[in-house]
Amino acid sequence: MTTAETAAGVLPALADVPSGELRVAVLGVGMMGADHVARLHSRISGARVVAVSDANAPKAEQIAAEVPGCRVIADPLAAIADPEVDAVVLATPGQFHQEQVLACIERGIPVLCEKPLTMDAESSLAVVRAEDEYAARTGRRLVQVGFMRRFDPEYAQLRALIASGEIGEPLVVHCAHRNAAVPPHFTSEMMITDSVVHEVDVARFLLDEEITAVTVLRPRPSRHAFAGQSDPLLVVLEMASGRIVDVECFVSTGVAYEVRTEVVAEDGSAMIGLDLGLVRQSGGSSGAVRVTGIAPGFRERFGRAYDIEVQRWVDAARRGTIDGPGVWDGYAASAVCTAGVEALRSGQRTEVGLAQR
Ligand code: ISE
Repeated sequence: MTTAETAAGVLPALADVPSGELRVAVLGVGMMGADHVARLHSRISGARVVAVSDANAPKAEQIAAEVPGCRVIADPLAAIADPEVDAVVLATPGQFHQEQVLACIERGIPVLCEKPLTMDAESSLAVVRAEDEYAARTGRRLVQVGFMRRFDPEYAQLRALIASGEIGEPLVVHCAHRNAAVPPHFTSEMMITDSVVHEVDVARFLLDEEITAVTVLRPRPSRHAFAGQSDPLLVVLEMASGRIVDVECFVSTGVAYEVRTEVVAEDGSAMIGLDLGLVRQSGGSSGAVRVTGIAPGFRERFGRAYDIEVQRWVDAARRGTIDGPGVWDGYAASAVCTAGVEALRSGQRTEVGLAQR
């Protein structure tokens, strides 16, 4: 029996905490990790940050000093193994995720892993297999992947509208993913793995089916693109049922953060991301639209989604489960992005070969 398999169905470490609060280690305190520490400390109930870890030791010390009772544990694997840590938020660079997520599964503690789950399809599949094996033994899922848009009220509303059948069968989805600017190391490949990956998850979330093939087109680059970077990109995702999702990814617009999704269905269409809530058009009626302000970046646009995501993760972790996208969603996104990078390089339509589960 592992430590997580005790009779009460509660993680044993939790039983040791008088307040019942989830004791969280945040690994990686760059922008995302530091935001999560602040969020857990000030806006989330039922959890407290007891440890942080980062390759940048002074940054870790600075963040820890802002949270009473928070320690710095230099080695992330030691933080995962620490008996006073009940759960982990992983915001380390993606190349470390596989080892760190596997260590959480090995110890039987919940982990909220920022995207990507891992760096490629093969390593993500290894995580799926490890968690499946754990779940077969214990009946519990441990790994939640940080696709925060699923917790954004507009995406949730759009998904509910599709599910209601009111606009009929969705046929095409148009996604725009525009950043005002990105750092100079942001390559065309990263446009797929860091930016388009969110649209990949949105397509699967909204349409409830897998992506089977990817094509990447390179329009004439903006004069603001970095040398060698194809900005913007047009990515075409073919869904299993024949629906098409197109994604315009443009990361040097100089404007603001524009992330829009329009679903075109047999009996109407619906759009989100205009900073106006859901705008729906069907049967001749249309929402009057005047854009008054655009979020400057994803932290502002999805701040509420992150709060909802983390609160629901904490609540679920305290019950010994997850409440959101899991390892398969992380694997499917990795597989599509692996195919997307291949399609970008080859200029060819590339099929996504998903493994059997
Ligand atoms: C960034 O890494 C994110 O995850 C944002 O959500 C995305 O919009 C942005 O393009 C990425 O660079």
